[in-house]
Amino acid sequence: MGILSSSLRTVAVIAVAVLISISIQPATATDTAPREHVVEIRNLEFTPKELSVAPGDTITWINYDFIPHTVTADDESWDSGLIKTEGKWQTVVTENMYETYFCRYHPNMKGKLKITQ
Ligand SMILES: [Cu+2]
Repeated sequence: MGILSSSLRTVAVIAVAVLISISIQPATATDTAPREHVVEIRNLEFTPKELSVAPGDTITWINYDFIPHTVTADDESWDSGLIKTEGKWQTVVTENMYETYFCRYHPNMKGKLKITQ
């Protein structure tokens, strides 16, 4: 009885210590706030063509061409729909978001996200 309760107390103390150490964990240099990125669409090209992003970041595509474009994942799991001249489309990066994309009207237009954790 005495042994059991003291070992239970040890477990409880360890659990509390672990919880405290998790909650007071200081922010490390690798922790960054979500960022905002812009990809310009000009002359049938995405600029930048490759973009490094992290989950939680926001990406905005802006169409500066005089014709509409789309921003569509190669597997079509995400899609801007039609983006008119001077129009924009925004999305928030998710961990397992499909990384390569194209334009439905101009399949030669290709872009890539490099999602880092
Ligand atoms: Cu296009």
